[in-house]
Amino acid sequence: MKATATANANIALTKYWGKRDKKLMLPNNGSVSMTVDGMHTKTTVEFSPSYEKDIFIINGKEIGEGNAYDKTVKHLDLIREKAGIREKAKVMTENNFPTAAGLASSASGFAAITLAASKAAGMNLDKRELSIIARRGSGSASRSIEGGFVEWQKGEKEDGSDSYGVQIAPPDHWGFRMIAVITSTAQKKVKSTAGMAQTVDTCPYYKDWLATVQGDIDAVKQGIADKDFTRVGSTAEYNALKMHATMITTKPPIIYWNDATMRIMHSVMGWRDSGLESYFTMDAGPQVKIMCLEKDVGEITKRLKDIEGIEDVVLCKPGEAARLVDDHLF
Ligand code: 2P0
Repeated sequence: MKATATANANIALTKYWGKRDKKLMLPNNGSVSMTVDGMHTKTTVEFSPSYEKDIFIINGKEIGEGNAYDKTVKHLDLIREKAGIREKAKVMTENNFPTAAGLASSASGFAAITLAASKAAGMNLDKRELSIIARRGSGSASRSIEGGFVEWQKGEKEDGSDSYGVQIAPPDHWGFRMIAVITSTAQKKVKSTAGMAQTVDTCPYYKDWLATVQGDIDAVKQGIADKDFTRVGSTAEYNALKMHATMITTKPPIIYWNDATMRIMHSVMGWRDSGLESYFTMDAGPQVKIMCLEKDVGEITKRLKDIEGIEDVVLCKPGEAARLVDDHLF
């Protein structure tokens, strides 16, 4: 059976950084994100006795071994086990944005493969179940199953059955926008998984991160409910800086920012001081995501043209949940 799904990436307003269970991908802290419509993955999965091994093709290129292949096979195994099937699969996937450059490709990727593969395996899972399985592929993928504004609940249970993404506001809730500013499309040197593990193990301030995250989550959720842009933007920016402060102070240090990242951060702070309200957030990479209101997108996009070192700019509106589509990739 064959099925195709699309899933959007998401950008965290309060970050996921650190695991309490690496196998089940359970986080040390909850997080809140916006599913974004500008960056998505489309994936077709077919299980068939005619495949002798799992085949994985990403953006037209077959990946036959290595970390990405192994993670995909492991994820298919989880779904095969749940569905009670043994057939190998062909997986074809396409991203409309750079892979593994700190742009949440694993979030949209594992959300899309979870939905497509579970359907192709004959299952009709609800969003909670899909989110829990997507989480096993990549933690942040648990948030890309839902649309709009999403909270990934940390959960308390050891089996992870209460750690999944829930929608806190739909995509059309308000005119909150993110402008993803790409400063480098090179593959990053330290992947998120390794970066967060190193932070948990060696950063003396990680405990302070954990002590303050829930306050940020509560503030962002209240800000979204109240459509209070200042509260959401300022809390999200500060939360991102706190996360980066923990990575910068690991051994060895992890510094994802480049010159252009810094220029954009300073520009955003300057614009804000002069009345153009915007905030920044960065993930495990050098890209900057600028948060603003819809009315200011034009002015900010114009000002970005004067900043050196920007490779691309992607406007992101709140996006829809992952969904099944009819047009298969093969
Ligand atoms: C986030 N990041 O909340 C945080 C902020 C990066 C920085 O979720 O190890 O690719 O596969 O669970 O999901 C990226 O981490 O990591 C991420 P794994 P994932 O968006």
